Amino acid sequence: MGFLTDKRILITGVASNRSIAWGVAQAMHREGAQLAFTYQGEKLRARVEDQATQCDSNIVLPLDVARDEDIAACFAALAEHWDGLDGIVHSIAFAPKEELEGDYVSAVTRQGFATAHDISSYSLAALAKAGRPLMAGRNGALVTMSYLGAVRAVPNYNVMGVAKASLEANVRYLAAALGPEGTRVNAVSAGPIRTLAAAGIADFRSMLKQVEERTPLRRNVTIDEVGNAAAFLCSDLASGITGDVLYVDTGYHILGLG
Ligand code: 0WD
Repeated sequence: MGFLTDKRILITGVASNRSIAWGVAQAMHREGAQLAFTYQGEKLRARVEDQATQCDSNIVLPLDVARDEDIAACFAALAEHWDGLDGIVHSIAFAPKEELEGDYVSAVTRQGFATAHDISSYSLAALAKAGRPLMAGRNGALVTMSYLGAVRAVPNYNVMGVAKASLEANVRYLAAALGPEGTRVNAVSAGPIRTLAAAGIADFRSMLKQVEERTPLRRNVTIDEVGNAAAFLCSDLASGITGDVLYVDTGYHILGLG
């Protein structure tokens, strides 16, 4: 029996078979969870429906987290399928590509800053708020995806790093607010992985190369490894862990000088 048997979990952020959310979905499916999926925009619908089928799921809902009405409709539709919810996987981020290049001060704009924070950080609170009635009292969990750029100045990551710092603070405030009703909130801070979102970051290839050369395990992390950690954090095995950031980065974050 898997460690997520009979848990009902909503997965956001599947955009391709390289998506971190796809690694999470596969791990959770393997461990016995029942899954629901969201997709952003009609272009992704068929692909996400296919991936959902591979996880024995037929609950596939549209969701653009920039739109309050989408969030409300998504949870209303989910409530028609399920009378309770045990987990939400938040695997969503966006910043304008031109802000993920060069020096932060030159690249940042008011609009880009607002967008990055709205889509990449506020959306976690928005999903927690919308999911709260379905999740209360079930010892459920939210898990989101962060990156080292939240706590270190990483070249080209720029405004996304500031948004990830906000996301990690969001995790702590949400954990404090939802803990009394039994809901836990944590982040996985993943090492760099080649995905669609990563393609927006200038010189991403050299990030992968530098990690591979220097990190304790001398290789980059996989979506399966991130998926296993997220599955654990959403499960009762992690019942004592909330408000935390778990690094799944082959150890890179512990390094000082190379
Ligand atoms: O190296 C990496 N890939 C890392 C990613 C290292 C550490 C953390 N992360 C984080 C990302 O910042 C993000 O929060 O993991 C999360 C998932 O990212 P991913 O798996 O790397 O990227 P991807 O497969 O592109 O999935 C992110 C998806 C979007 O994909 P695209 O490429 O179409 O932007 O987030 C979704 C969308 O499907 N997304 C949205 N979903 C709903 N509403 C929205 C939105 N407004 N914007 C983006």
